[in-house]
Amino acid sequence: MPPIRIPRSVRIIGTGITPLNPRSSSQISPTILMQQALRFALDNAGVGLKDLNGLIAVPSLADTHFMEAHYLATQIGMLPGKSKIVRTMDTGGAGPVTGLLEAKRMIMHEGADLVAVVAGDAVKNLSGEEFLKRADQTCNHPEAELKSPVIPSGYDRVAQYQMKNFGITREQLASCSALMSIMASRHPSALTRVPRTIDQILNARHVAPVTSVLECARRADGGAAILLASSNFIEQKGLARDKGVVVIGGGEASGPLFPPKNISDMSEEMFSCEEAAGVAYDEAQVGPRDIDFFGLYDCFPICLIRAVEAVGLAPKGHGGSFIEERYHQIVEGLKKDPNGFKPQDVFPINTHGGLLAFGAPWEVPAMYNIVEAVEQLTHSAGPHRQVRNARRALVYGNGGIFSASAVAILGSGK
Ligand code: MLC
Repeated sequence: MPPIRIPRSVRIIGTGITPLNPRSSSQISPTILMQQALRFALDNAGVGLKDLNGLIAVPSLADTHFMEAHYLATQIGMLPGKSKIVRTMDTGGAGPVTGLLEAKRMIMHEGADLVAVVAGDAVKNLSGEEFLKRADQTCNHPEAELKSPVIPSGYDRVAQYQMKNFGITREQLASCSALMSIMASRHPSALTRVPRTIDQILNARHVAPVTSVLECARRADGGAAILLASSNFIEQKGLARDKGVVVIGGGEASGPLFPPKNISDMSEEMFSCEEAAGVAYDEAQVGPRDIDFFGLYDCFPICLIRAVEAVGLAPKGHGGSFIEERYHQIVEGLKKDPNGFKPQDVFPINTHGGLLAFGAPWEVPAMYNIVEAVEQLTHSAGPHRQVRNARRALVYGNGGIFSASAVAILGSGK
């Protein structure tokens, strides 16, 4: 085998997302959604399936396969084939960002030069009952004593911990979902079209003591893919040298699969985003002030509140007030100047609306953080969402109930 030529850099050169909740039933299986997203990403990058020598897939909930990536690679005809690296990554909702970092490693150290990271799921297509039967199993354990819906209940317990220990309020939690709905209403592909108010959120049906249905990751069907390439591949293919965005750093850290039964037994030990962000900042040799756009995981409000603290946007314990203040500033700004005011000037975070409002097909949504970051860094987000002069982005994926954190830092690299 010839020696591996170490590339100078790794870039995301293509992205693809399928529409959310497609109407055609033939497009609804997770595998079909993955294949469509991959096709869109290949077309977007201007490369072919035969160029691909690495594939990473994130498993689905609606139609789980043993070795999801091998299953997909076989379906699309990538396997059998020589010198292909195919891997399934399972860090829950952190999967797409873990996949992105793994793709970089495959390119830097294993000789791959074009790697796809793919995710797709169809959890809205399942009945509510079937979805909960499957979702409840993922993070449940008798020791945790979490009631169904297990995942919302687990995050709710963490929200109560944060209320007790850091004094965050119920309104601050609700302002996360209200703010995400404003952001989503400005993205043409988002499921949430109309912003919701804090009152609407607080008065909606509660699924756990401090969590209403409008504060849950919005169950959806959809697929997404990104393509990462080595600088060598970009040169060989004659692609523009400044195509896409550069992966400049990354970090991962882990916590337990479920929180302790009693809030009094919970501690800061179980959270891992701050550690993952610290590793990513160190590798990229940047700090929070150098980041122009943040794609932060927000499956439930408490995740977003803790994320703004963990990435260094707000001091510890102040994430709730940080988001609530900005929410009111944005509501006022839009009231005064509905056409000219830009929420992203105040809050350059989740300009697509996140899991709470854009849509959340199980483990796919961190991919939307990445795709939105690429649009921001290539200045193609359009006038309603574009962050001024965006040059660096941070994306964060969270898996389980704060069980896995993966953070990547991307740069425009022009
Ligand atoms: C739900 N609805 C929303 C919404 N969430 N509307 C706006 N914004 C939101 N965020 C709407 C639905 O579209 C639907 O309306 C109605 O509320 C009821 O939702 P449902 O899901 O059909 O109802 P139900 O079967 O009763 O279940 C409610 C629920 C469930 C809250 C128990 O949706 C749920 O468990 N959601 C959380 C999903 C989840 O846990 N994802 C993983 C997050 S953890 P309509 O009009 O469409 O009928 C994570 C980490 C990881 O991300 O590793 O995975």
